[in-house]
Amino acid sequence: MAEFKIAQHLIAEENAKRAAALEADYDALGASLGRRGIDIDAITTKVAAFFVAVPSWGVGTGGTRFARFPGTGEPRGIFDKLDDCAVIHQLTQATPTVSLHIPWDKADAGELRAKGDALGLSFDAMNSNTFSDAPGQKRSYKYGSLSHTDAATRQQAIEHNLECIEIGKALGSKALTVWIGDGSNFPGQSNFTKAFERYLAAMAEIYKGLPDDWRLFSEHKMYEPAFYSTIVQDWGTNYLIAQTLGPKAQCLVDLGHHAPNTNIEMIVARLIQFGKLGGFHFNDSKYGDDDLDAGAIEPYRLFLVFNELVDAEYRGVKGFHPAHMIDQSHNVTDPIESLINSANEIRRAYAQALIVDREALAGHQNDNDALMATETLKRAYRTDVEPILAEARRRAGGAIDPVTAYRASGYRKKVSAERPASVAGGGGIV
Ligand code: LRH
Ligand code: MN
Ligand code: MN
Repeated sequence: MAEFKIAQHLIAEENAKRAAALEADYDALGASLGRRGIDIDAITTKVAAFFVAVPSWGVGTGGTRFARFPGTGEPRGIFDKLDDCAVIHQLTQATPTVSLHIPWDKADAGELRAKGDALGLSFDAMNSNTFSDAPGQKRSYKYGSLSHTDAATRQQAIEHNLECIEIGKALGSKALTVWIGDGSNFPGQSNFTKAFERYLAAMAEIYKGLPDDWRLFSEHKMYEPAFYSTIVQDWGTNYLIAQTLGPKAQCLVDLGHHAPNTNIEMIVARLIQFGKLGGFHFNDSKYGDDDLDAGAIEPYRLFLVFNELVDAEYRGVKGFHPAHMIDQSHNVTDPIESLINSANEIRRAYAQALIVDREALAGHQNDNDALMATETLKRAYRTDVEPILAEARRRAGGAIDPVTAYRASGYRKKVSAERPASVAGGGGIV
């Protein structure tokens, strides 16, 4: 039985205040969905079985390139971070896994696993870091890592990734995500072709070290930290990587890593069609890699992404099991609250996509009835599915209103007394 960070009776008391209203809202929504031929309980069951991983690096206040304004009770290290992740899962019942970033989260693997077990958490994809230099590191990544011109630096980056796989094996993880910042800041600085050849050769070495039941995710990002060219800049390059490396290699789509207005849902559809959608880093963005809360800026886009995922599920695409992970940075909110909301927004998009009338949609598409086709999507999107989300949480032992329950628990105040104040400072990294 998991160790609870928030007293279960407090969640029960908070839920009791809202139980009657939820029941009425759930019944009303059930009746209205019933008239559309949808069984609300079937949707609730699916939503309750949908999970998303929390990033260990998301529970501390992130900061920007300019400054970091820490909150109180900031986690001191990975074990505090896991405690915070457990709170998010306890309240939402949507986030039973955590994605670790090495070397930020480096600790004894046995202790990490024991802590995860005690909290009822397990570990999703491991993330390597060759985009910054770790203290004491022999060779610098200032001019690149897996694509560096210097073979010894590339080797160091390869070995770091292999070490991440080893740590992940001890933790029960089944995937490694590789995102590198390699690129150039000036035209002429780097030979595009040679640099990509070096990158592919280095990734092939990492791929060789991958256990059979693991996947290797490469993550594309248009720019930053390199501002002229980036090696893995878009999904096209990413697809080439996955295709070149082999069947265990797939593409990871971080929603914030595209140019504004990019049709991300279509990228998702293409990757699904060719068996190369590995997973997601969910977040939202207005301008670039903003790492804002999922659904905070463009909730309709999030829904359209889920529409593609549910379409694939509906079509029974073979071997389709993308990894769902959040990748956010929080500057002005309590990270626990933001992550709670994001997990809910992601489930909301899933629930809305589940209630799309897919037969009607296919009919309108065949008839070239653009208006009714788009209206079919909108009808699902306009439906307030909150009672489904709340009921899924309640049934699993979570909170009907998780942010309110979190505030009522006084968790932040409690950890603020235990954890020393974190120092404000210069820029963060993401
Ligand atoms: C890069 C990125 C990548 C990193 C994380 C910290 O912008 O999205 O996923 O691992 O941020
Ligand atoms: Mn990311
Ligand atoms: Mn990012």
